[in-house]
Amino acid sequence: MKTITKSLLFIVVFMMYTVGIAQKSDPNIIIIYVDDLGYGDIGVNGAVGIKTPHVDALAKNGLNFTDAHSSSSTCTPSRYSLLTGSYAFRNNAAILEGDAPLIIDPNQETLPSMLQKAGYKTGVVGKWHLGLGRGKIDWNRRVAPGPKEVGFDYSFLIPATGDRTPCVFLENQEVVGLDLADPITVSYGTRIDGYPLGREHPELLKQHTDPYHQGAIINGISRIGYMNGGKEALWVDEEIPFVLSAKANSFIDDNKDDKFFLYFSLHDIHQPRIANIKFVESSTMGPRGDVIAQMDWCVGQITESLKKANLLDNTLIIFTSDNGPILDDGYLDYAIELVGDHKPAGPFRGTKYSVYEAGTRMPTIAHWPKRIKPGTSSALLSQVDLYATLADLINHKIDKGAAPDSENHLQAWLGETNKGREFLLEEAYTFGLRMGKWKYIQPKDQQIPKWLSDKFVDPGFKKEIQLFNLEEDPSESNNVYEKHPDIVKIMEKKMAKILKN
Ligand code: NG6
Ligand code: CA
Repeated sequence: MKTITKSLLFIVVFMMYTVGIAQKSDPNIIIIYVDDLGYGDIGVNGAVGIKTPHVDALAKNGLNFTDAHSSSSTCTPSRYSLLTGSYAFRNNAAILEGDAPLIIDPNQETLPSMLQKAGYKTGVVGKWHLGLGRGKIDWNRRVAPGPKEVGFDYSFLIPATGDRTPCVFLENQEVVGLDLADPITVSYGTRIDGYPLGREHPELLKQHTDPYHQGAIINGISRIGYMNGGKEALWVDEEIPFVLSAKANSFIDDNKDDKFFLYFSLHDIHQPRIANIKFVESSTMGPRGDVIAQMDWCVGQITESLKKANLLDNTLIIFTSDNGPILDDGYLDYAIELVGDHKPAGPFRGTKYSVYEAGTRMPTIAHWPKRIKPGTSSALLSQVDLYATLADLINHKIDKGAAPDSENHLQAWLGETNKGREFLLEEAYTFGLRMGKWKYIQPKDQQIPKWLSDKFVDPGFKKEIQLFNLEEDPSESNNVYEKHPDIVKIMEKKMAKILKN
C-alpha cells in the first residue's frame, strides 16, 4: 500500500514538473497582420521595384507558404475568422463603418481569450475594424465592449480604417490625448457640424478621392464619415507606423518575462497611403511601393526588439495579410500608373474584393528558429485554422462550441507535412472552394455594386459555374466546368454542406 502511494506521489510530482516545463517552453506568438498586401508584394515572392529585406529575412529563416489563405477577400470578415475560428458569413460579417458595434460576442471564447486561459498575456496593436461598443458610441469615455471583453489584456487601436472617422487612437479603449473640453462626435449618414468636407473643400486636400471618401477632412485627407472635436487627439497619418511600432515594442518589453501573444495589425498598404518622408520614393512604384517599404521597416522593428530581449529564438511569428492587393481604392494616389512590372498579386488572378485566388491567397510566413526549419510549403491552409492549430501547439483544449470552422493543421504550419486542408472556403461577395488543384466558384446572379465596378475590378461573380485547374492554369483563365461534371458535383455538395452547417 505504502509503495503504491509513494509511486502515485512520484507520478503526480513528475507530471507537475513536465507540465511546468511544457508551459515554460511554449513560444511567444506574434501575428503580424498586414492590410491589403498582395502575394507578390514581398521580395521572396517576386516583388520588383520595392525591397522588403526584413520580411524576406523572416521567409529565409522560416517557412514561406505558397498556398495559404485569408478566409475572405476583405478585411472585417478575415479578421473575424482569424479571431473566432468561425466563417464570417455565419455572422454576416462585412466591411464595417467606423462607428459600428462590436461583432464578436464577448461570451464566446476567442483566439486571445483561449490563449489567456493558457497563461498568455495578450495584446492587440493596430487596426481593429471589428466594431466597438453596443450601439451609439460615446467616444469621450471608455468604449466597451471591445478588445478587453473579447480577450485582449492590452489594446492600442486604429478603431476602423485610416479612411474612416474617428481619426484617433484608442488605448485600452479610451481615446489617446483627448481634451474633454473638445469632445468627439462621429456620424455616418447624417451630416454633423465639424471638420470641413472633401466634397466642399477640394482645395484642402493632399489627395483627391472618389465620391465615397468625401466626408471629414483631417490632415488634408477626406475620409468616409463625419467628425467633430478631438482636435488634440487626431492622429497624423505619416506618424502611424512609428506610433504603432513603438507600442508593439513596449508590449514585448513589458511582457518579456511572461509568455505573450501579440496581434500586430499594421495599416500600411491600405489607403490613404501617405508614407512618412523617411520612405517617400524608397520604391519605383509610387505611394503604394513606399508604404510597402514602410511596412517592412515595422517588421524589422519587431524582430529587432525580440532579438534585444533574447526572445527571437522561441517566438513564433506568423506574417500574413487580411486580403489581396488593390491599386487605387478610392484615393487617386496614382498607384496604378507607377506600378510598372511589379505584380501585386503574383501569378494569380484577382484583387482585394475578388473571389479569384489573389483575393485570399496571402503572402504567409511562419518563423520560429527553435522549432521551424527554413523552407517553403505548398500546404493548402487557411487563417481560420490558426485558432485550433495554436491551441494544439500549446496543448490547450478549446471551449466546446468555440471555433466551429477551425481545423488543426499544426504539422503543416510547422512544415512537418505539405498536407493541409482537403477543402478550403474562400469568402468574397460569393464563395470559392478549393480542393487540391481544383477551384470552384459558386455562380451568382447579381449585379456588381457600383462602388466596386467603379474600381475596374472583376470580383468574379458570374452567372455560370466556374471551375479551374490551378495546376495547369494558376491564373484562372480557362473555365473547365463543362469538362468535369464529376468534380463540380463533389464541390457543389461540399459547398452546400459548409453553407448549411
Ligand atoms: C470600402 C471602401 C474602400 C475601403 C474598404 C475597406 C468605398 C467605395 N470603398 O467600402 O475604400 O475603405 O471599404 O477596406 O467606400 S478593408 O481592407 O478594410 O476591407
Ligand atoms: Ca484589408
